[in-house]
Amino acid sequence: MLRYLRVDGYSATTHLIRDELRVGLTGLLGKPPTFSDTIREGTLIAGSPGSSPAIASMGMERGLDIRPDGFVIRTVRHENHNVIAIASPSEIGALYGTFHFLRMLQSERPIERLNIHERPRLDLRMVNHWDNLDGTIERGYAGRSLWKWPIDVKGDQRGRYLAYARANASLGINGMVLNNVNANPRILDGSYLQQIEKLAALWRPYGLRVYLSANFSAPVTLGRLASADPLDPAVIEWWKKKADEIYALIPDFGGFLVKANSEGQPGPRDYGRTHAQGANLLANALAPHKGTVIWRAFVYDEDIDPDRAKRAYIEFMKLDGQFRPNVLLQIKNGPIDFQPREPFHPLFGALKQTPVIAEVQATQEYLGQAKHLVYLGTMWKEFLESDTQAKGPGSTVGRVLEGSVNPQPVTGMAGVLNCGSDANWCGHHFSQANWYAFGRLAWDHTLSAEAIANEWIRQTFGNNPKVISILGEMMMASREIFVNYTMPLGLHHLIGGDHYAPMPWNAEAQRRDWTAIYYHQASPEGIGFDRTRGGGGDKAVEQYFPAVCDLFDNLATCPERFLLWFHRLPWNHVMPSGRTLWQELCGRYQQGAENVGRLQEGWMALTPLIDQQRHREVAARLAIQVADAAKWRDQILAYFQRFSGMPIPAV
Ligand code: BDP
Repeated sequence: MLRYLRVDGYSATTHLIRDELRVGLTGLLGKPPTFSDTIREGTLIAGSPGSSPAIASMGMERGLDIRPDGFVIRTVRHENHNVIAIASPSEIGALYGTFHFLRMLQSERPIERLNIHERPRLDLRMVNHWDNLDGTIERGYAGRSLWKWPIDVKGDQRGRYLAYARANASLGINGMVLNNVNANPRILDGSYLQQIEKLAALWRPYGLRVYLSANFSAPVTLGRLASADPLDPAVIEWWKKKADEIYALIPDFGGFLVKANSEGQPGPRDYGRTHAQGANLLANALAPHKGTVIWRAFVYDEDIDPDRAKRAYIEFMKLDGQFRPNVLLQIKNGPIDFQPREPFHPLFGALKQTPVIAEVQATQEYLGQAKHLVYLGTMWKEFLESDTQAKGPGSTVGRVLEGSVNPQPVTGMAGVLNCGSDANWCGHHFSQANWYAFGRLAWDHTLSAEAIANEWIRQTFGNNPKVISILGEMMMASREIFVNYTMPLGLHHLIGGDHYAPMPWNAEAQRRDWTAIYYHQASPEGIGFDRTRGGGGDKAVEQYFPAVCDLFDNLATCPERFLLWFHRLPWNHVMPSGRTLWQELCGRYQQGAENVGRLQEGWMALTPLIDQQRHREVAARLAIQVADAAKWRDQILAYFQRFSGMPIPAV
């Protein structure tokens, strides 16, 4: 059916479409397609009305709500021939459609009688890199930074830079933050901006816009001003000039991501100003250029409230309505910090006049880093499907992000990626599935975690049914297994500084809320953080809408997965299973550790079906995971047993 290829136009993006189809179809169909000037039977036509007269004459995308980035893929009769057309209002959309078509071919989806139309549900689909200028990556587990300073886009990194952009574009990712949120102010220096301009130019045809993390005190450190006070005219002028300088180099620069007054970073509160005043300072500087400020809600100053989980909500609710229109508030999925399991952040749905985007983390900082096989598609789906009840049932986080609960002019989602110089990009072969899943969910959060895993497996390991079914089961089970052997039943932050190994006894850190005992509060009387509205509770639960608040607050209805997040219970509390809390806890750890063995068995059963190198590399990591899961089980249970005083039931 598919014999000829026609891609009109001369822009950089149409060249990419042509190249991707040539390379992709050659690989997938076994022989290169023939480029044709005329339209014949079995032609694949791709493009946008602006670049392709054939696409323009078909008018397929007219009248469809597919936004500029969306696309249509259809089998159509054109000039008496059966053809496949990939059409989009924009060239970038046609590139996305091209990748979608290749994904279908690679995963053996039928391509007869196609009638697909896709549109991204969110406007901004962006990855955040926590890369430092010295080549290290904060919470990166896959080698050194991909960006080699001084940047040379023509040198030996060129292939890697292009492959990076292709990977993102194939998922519809359209923004990237180049540097760590703990930002070195020097990234805003002209000498760096000139280098960043080269990357921006290289990635532009892929629809990937560059953003930078900005350090709030850059006017002082870089500009040698006496202050960075957002109301100081000299500071206002400095940021305005800086924005002008950036846009003169990079006309489509995305904007700034800012971590302010968080974990030692400078911010407006240093000058007695609010987060809104700080964000608006930068927003005003970027506004003439249509740039965006992405202000992070990850703040937890101790003077706000004794409970870290409550602080961001308290700070930002009172600022709702005070931000300039080009400010987006970037909120982590949960109220603490990328834990293996958290309830959704109560700010979702609660802010009515401030556009919000979600921040999730693909780099697995608290989820086994690059050593454990943990597929995060299921975790993010749990988050996206959480019902905030902001406007009654069905007000899921996904719908909040789309702007269909509280309208917002711009929508989006960010994923902390931290891929690096390792040949497999992410350290663990399966961590790549998290990059993939992030991109797919940012495009369409209604896709199922299972469907995404299935696509990824087919494209990564081939279409063998046994491989698909075993790996699918492993991936789908993996996050719950991880939660069970690390922090089940709503426990969180049972770690120390490396965020990898168990450290429930961790009582000494620079701050109380960086210890583990602050969170689990284990004592002979029981375990858990009382965040209920009752007697001893700190009422954090009241930050949720009433129906959700009731659900979590009531011991009888609180989902078991959040039990010790919201409730403090005696060790002999009887669980729905009939077991005591202590027995249940032991059971979870034991089950979790045992199930890692199942993951390993699954992988070993695939030995003949996976190439040797990848099989060996994943097997080596699974061996580490099995050993470390047992450590988690043993060390945590031995520690908690000191308080429960009860025997650990035999398995
Ligand atoms: C924490 C990380 C820390 C980050 C911080 C953040 O441990 O390295 O700087 O999040 O998101 O989870 O700002």
